[in-house]
Amino acid sequence: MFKRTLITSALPYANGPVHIGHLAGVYVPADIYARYLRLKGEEVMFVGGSDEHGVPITIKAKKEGVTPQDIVDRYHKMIKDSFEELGISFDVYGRTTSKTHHKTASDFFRKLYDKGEFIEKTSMQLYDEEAGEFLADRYVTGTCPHCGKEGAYGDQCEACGTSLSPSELIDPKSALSGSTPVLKETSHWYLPLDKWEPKLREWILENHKEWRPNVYGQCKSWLDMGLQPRAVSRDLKWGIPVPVDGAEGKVLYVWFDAPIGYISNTIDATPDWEKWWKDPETRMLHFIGKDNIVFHCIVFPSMLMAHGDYNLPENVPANEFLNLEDDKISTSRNWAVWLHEYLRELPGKQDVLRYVLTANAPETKDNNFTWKDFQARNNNELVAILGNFVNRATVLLHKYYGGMIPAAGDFTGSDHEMINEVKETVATLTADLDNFKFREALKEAMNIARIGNKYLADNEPWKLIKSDPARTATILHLAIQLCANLAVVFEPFTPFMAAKLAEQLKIKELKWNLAGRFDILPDGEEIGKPELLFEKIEDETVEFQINKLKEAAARNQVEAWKPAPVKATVEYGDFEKLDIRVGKVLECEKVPKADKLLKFKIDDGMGGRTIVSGIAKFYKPEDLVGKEVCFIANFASRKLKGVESQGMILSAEDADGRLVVIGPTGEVRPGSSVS
Ligand code: B3M
Ligand code: ZN
Repeated sequence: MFKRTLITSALPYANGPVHIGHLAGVYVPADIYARYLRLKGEEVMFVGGSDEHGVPITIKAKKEGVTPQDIVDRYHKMIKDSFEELGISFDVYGRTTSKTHHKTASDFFRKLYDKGEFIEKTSMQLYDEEAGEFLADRYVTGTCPHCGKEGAYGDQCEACGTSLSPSELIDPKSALSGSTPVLKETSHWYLPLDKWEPKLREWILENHKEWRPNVYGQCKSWLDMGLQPRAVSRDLKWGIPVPVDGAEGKVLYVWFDAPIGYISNTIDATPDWEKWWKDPETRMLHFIGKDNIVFHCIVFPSMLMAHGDYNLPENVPANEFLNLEDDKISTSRNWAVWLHEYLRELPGKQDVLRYVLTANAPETKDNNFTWKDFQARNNNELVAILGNFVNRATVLLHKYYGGMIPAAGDFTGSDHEMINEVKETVATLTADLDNFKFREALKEAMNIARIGNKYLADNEPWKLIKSDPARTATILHLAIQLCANLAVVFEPFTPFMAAKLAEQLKIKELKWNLAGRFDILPDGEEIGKPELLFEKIEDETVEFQINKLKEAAARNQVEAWKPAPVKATVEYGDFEKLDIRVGKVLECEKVPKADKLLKFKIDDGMGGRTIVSGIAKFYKPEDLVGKEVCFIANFASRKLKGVESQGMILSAEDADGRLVVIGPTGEVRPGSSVS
């Protein structure tokens, strides 16, 4: 019933590079689906682009002392290039700072405005008097009213996930000046989502029960809570100006303009863009992560309905989140595998990443990426199952037949069984792809290689070549046809490998309807030299990556360091009881059989004393000789590892737990009191 498919993938914010969470959640599945439809010969438009508005971009620009345009120019290019290198086959990759988009989004707003679809409302909003600006969304931080965590943003608390409005924050602070904002009146345009609620209910809850349970469930709970009018403008400088007289200083809310970006980018892709958006025979699919569900299933559809000319999405196959090494991926903590770094550090391994992310796709629940699993899946699946089968079949073909595909004789029971198994697997795989079950689909694709390995192992052509050359020819004929099947079914998942294999097998064009067939390659065709499709990944490679993450975690610990809370108040008299003095280190040596302890001989101006201190891990004894240190002179002496210690040397603890000895900054005579 649908003639063509428009696939959109969430527009990543151009305020940083993309990481494996984005890829597994959105871009790899969208690309698999787009490639699959193209293999089926369907008409497809796969739209991507950068989301270049929004407060995080302006905050980043301010931090770096550059303009927001500098930021988006930098990251748009970086994101676009790295997607391309990963083989994400966008038909268009646009950006929301484009002229086309500014016009499309303005026109869209204006149409709704002229139709009377907005309500204009004044409200009290947080205002930074020092900076002279209203504080939208992330320009305010404060304590979350729900979970009590500090550092929640004006639009969301990242600790508990609750979406907030800036005025709900307890003890709010401006991200612009750090000052406490005041409430000031401002007016904005609101889209009354409540008006569309009955239509949304019918459209989703009645007519799209087939949507993924996580998507359907989120929509249902939003609808059941009751929808409210939602502001579609902001008091900001960066964005698309609200195209209405008297709206100076106001721009479109980023979540109003961004989804319109899908339309703008289609316009940039083709003059025939309207058929992709307005023809009811076009099926639209939004590939997104779960945090974007409400915008794609409630807000954007309400905008589209209010506009009136456009189709609604047919499905929104949103994914859950991917974790990394059992911990939440976090940009601010640098707990992520960044695509551009992956491409640089593991060149030529695009397919491996695509494969592993699909095998662990967070389709029904959050899933996990670990480097050990990455290595295991490459070595035990891509190399040992898929690569191994293709290599065995092509090497034998070259060895016995000079690379020329022999004609087959009559098929035996084993041949029919293998052929049927492949056909059945292709059927399951196709159904999985049709239902956006990419993880399952990939398993089935790999099962076809397994079937091939079993077929060779069962039939042992290397044993038959002398005794039964005719049978050997049939076996290798079928094995090489099976290789051709693998080139087809793996194309959506691992396109680089598929292209290489197709070239080797001289398949001019991969098509989905070749899958399950055993007459893909003609008899007598000479195939190219066998080449390894995948190579083993060594321990060093993944250890390097694991160490990189560990270092990031260690740096975070340093950055997250806060001074210890101040202890209970004491009177001066209590302080006076401590006798702190300056001394000069005369000798310093390790205490035998104690790896933490150093023994000091101190000139205390009173004949000298011995002090033992637990700082051996942080200093070489000889480096401390001649240094002046502070010590407590009236500490009851005590024995440490058999050495009598007459006092305590003062040191400060560094963020990473290092102890640094404290001494005077100017010249002081040994024995001087510290007060
Ligand atoms: N840039 C949010 C995100 O990257 C947003 C998506 C826009 S899609 C129209 O999660
Ligand atoms: Zn919270």
